[in-house]
Amino acid sequence: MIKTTKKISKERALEIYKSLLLPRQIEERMLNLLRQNKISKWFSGIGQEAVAVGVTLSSHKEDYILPMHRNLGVFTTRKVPFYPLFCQLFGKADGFSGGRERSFHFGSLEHNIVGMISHLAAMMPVADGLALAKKIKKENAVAFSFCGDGATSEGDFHEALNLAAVWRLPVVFIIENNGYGLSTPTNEQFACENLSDRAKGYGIKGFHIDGNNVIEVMETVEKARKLALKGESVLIEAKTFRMRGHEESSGTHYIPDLLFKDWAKKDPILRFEKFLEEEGFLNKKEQEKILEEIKASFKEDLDKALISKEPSFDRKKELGAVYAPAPTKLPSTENGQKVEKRFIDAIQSGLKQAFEEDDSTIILGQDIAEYGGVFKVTEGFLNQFGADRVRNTPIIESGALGAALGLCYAGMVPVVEMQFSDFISCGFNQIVNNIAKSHYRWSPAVNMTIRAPHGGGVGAGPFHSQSPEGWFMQIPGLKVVVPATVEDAQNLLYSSILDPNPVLFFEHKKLYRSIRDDVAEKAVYEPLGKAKVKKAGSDATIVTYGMGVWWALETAEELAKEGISLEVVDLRTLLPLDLETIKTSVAKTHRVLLLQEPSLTMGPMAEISALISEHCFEKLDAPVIRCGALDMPIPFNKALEDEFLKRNVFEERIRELLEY
Ligand SMILES: Cc1ncc(C[n+]2csc(CCOP(=O)(O)OP(=O)(O)O)c2C)c(N)n1
Repeated sequence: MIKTTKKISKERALEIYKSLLLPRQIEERMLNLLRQNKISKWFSGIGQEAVAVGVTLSSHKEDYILPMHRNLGVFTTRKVPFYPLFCQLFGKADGFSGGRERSFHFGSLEHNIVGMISHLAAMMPVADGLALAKKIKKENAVAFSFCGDGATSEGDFHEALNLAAVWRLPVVFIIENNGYGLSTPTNEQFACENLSDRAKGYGIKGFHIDGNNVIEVMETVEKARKLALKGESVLIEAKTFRMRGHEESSGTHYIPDLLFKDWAKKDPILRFEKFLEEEGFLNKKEQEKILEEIKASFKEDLDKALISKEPSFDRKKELGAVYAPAPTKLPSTENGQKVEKRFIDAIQSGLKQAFEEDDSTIILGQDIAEYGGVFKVTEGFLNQFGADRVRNTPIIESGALGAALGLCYAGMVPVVEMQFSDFISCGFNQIVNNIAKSHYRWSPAVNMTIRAPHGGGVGAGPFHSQSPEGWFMQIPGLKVVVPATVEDAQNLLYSSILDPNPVLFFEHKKLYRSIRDDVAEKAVYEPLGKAKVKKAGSDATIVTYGMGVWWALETAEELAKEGISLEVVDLRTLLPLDLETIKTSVAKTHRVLLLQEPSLTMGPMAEISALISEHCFEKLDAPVIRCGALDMPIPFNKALEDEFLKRNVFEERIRELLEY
């Protein structure tokens, strides 16, 4: 039985009814098209419509909604236009992602909808970031984040709820508990009685509701929204049932028939029809008329979308969409005055300058506020820029990166500090799937910089010494920057923050306080992706980056005493790679040694070696030689670590190269 706590007008009741009918009718049509092989995949939300529709009806248009794969009702209730929506569902050129993405894997910021990626729960921290942006801008709006019962076991669920609670964010998390995660029933997914009970553990409010009662959903969401706006994040568990298979080809044999019979009686539309009849708002004739109206409302757009054009592959356009265009030149701010800075001071000044120039910059990280970060890069930032923009996070790499993506969608410019680059592995999915692919898939620029102190030689053992930059070179959509000099530390960090793409900025820990130089007081923007010849030479080229630059320069100086002339190329940016500078140098010296700090196998130099053999084969007088650390974890003890880094064989390999 459906009851309302407040009197509801006939007009509002019929609006709710039509909102429920619309996604059901569209789905019925989709299921037909699936049977005719006109669409390839469909994740049905039949039986669960009251949750998506109820949440959206009780949301305000300035609230963000982050729907999942069964939430067609969010899009229809937010009145996303039918034609591009259907084109999107059919993978057509006129869809929101132009055929780049499937089904609901897209967003429309015009409608304040931020769509999902396949990785369940990955969008939940993104909701935190969106909510944080609303809170900072004092815009009195919330983010509604959907997930299924299955997704609640994922780390991002926990990190997102915890972050929202700690930062008192206006977020309402909605779990659609439909009894199964694919084929696995809830009793094999979690052991608590109700998922909403988990709210208490995070220090937030939890509601357990009947998700097939649209009025209960709406009234709970209204209540939750008010709480969220007061800084009390909310977790709603809406109990419902998936009346079809996980997706249409997966069947339902693993679900007892009895459950279907029971839940059919609780169908959200049938129940609401009954309520309307009891209230005297609807009779059979009106019902039939409404149904026909609903079917007619989308028919034309759907038929048009079915025969609309397929996307055609335009190589330049597709590859061009991977990155947002970076500014090619900005006015120089160089003041001419030189001051002595250490590597760490240069990083601090590049960062500070970006913060002074743009109020939408914000930094998230562990211990970065009062404490100033473990390496003290952000010392004094809290006082200068305030608590809204300089934020300690709990120990949540994935959560912080996801939140940063949400900030980007809301037009802010986040910098995320990884305490040590080793811990970036905990945020891997957010970086390589959510952040890197976002712009190509559907979104505006993702202007994010991830700072990561990397590198060994500091006696810090296997988990505080790694150089994981090579992991990210395979991911289109990211930029990977590794400065070696004080000047580059300052300018390239500043430029990374100005670049409207996600940039991973690796800072060598050992360089922080060991090198100093006279550099301009102010950072200067330069487009990322340019290598530099650090030392000209004629006998052989050493291509390297980061700490390797210093090893190469030292060795080049030593060997110069014997009359050996080495050219040293500092890559500075690993992605995109400056192949031209490498090619020019190889064409000049005809011999090349590739030097990297991390383990040799599949490191950055593996790629560069392949490129050189492909592009410079005829210029080479000797095989390309790679030098890197041994293929083993980084040992703690200094004597062991020195052997691991293999610096001592570097000179030998150069001699081999020259003697070949
Ligand atoms: C990280 C991750 N692991 C596995 C999958 C494969 N997968 C897709 S949907 C699904 C079940 C999801 O269950 P639930 O979160 O309850 O949502 P529902 O499909 O029931 O709406 C699984 C296992 C995935 N998409 N992402």
